Amino acid sequence: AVVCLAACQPKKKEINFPKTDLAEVALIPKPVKTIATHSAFALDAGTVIFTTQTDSNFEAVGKFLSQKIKLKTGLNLGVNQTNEELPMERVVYINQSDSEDLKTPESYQLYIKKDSILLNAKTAAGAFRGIQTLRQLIPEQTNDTLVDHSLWLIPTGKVLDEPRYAYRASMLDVARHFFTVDEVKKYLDILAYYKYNALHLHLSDDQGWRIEIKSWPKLTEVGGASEVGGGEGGFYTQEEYKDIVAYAAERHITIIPEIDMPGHTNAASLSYPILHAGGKADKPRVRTDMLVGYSSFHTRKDTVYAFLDDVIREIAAITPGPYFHIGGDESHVTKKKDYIHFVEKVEKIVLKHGKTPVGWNEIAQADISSSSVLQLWNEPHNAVKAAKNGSKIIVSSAEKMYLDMKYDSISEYGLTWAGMIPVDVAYNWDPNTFLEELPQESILGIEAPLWSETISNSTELEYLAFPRAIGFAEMGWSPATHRNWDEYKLRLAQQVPYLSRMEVNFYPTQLVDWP
Ligand code: TNX
Repeated sequence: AVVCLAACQPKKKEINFPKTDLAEVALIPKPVKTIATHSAFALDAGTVIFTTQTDSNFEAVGKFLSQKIKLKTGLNLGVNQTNEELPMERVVYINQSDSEDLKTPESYQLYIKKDSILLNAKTAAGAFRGIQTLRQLIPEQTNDTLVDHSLWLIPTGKVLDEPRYAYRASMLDVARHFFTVDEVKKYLDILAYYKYNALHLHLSDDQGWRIEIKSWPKLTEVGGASEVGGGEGGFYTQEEYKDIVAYAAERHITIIPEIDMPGHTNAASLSYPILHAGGKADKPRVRTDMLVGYSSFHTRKDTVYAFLDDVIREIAAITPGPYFHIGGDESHVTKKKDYIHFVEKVEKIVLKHGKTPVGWNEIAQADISSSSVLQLWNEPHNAVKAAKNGSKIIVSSAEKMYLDMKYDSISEYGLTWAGMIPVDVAYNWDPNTFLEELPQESILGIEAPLWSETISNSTELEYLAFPRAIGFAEMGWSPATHRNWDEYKLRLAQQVPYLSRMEVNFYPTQLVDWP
């Protein structure tokens, strides 16, 4: 054994990697810039992950990466652990950098060399977006022929990347049908993989109220016990909501809670009849149908505003994100002057509780603050008006972005009122230019809403959301000049191993040649 000492040291021999091409990997969203250097970083059991010392939030990003690598490859990589037994030949270093080239909090730079991967970002959010790219760069197949153990060959080169829009969201309607905490978490996992940064939860509607309000317990006792089609409904306790918020935060995703009002409020008024407008509004009763536009809060009763002050205060207190969505759509039985009075009062309550109000485009009929954000779904003129007044706009154009519209005539779930939206139509347009009168600087970002009249579980949710939501991820992140359906559909087809591993029930549109 003594004789062996020097001779037995493993020789650091150069591996001859097969030629790789970083620019050819099917990344979604497509990065701003990729530069290939055609060699490989060999990910294996000897790889270690280190994170910056200057910002403690980066360590969680490193741990998230390690968990996801384990799920994909089975490798168990330490984070910030020096292991004497390992040669430490290969390091992934997630670094906090103040480089001026990192222009947004979510920008990142990925430098992949043979022996190291360096990920630079200004913030942990940027690092988190960067590790999604890294996850996608890890091949499905190992190379088992180069050395005596498995290697996952990551192509070398550079990725320089940043988002097009600061806001990239989906919305889930948990009111028409209730979705469990685990179902919401699964949706968040997939959104995170494609670099979304916000999820809007539509927490109340005519058919159900879905969030515990401690000062008004009947909202969930009565209002939470129904849904479209007559199912049992459900609601999130505040602890469960906090759990969703925390899960989203680990993925650098902001939750935007919505209480829709003054219309879409049958479930609330059923719980507390004093809130009900009377007049043209239907008398509250359990509603399991899909009609809209028949309910309204009373807009001249102090009790209504005392109620809303409690609701908004309690939700704001457990929502770390900056936004509170007040709905405001389809209040067809609220008189216009009452609607305006209501929106202006509620906006002030939201501001008082420290949140930025968001509302559907109808709220621009009122004299809203320029700090309020408008979500455009069907009335360009109201969005243009709000933009002129200084408000930022979230683009959610129904005929392009509504995930609840059918794909085509053979789609199983979905509605058709805004048309059918095939996967290519959803992908092939530009939010910055589709409305000439809307200045590009006012666009905060995009959001793809998923209304749930026709879906009630993850399987059905995924059928409508995917693959369209993957295209919206690219629309929200990548430069418009990168958008090319013929090239994108090849990358989309290559998402199948990931979607299968996640057990995502995507719609296998015939527009794509699936593997
Ligand atoms: C319109 S979009 C609605 C929702 C429905 C949806 C169905 C919007 C702000 N309101 O109440 O669920 O259509 O597609």
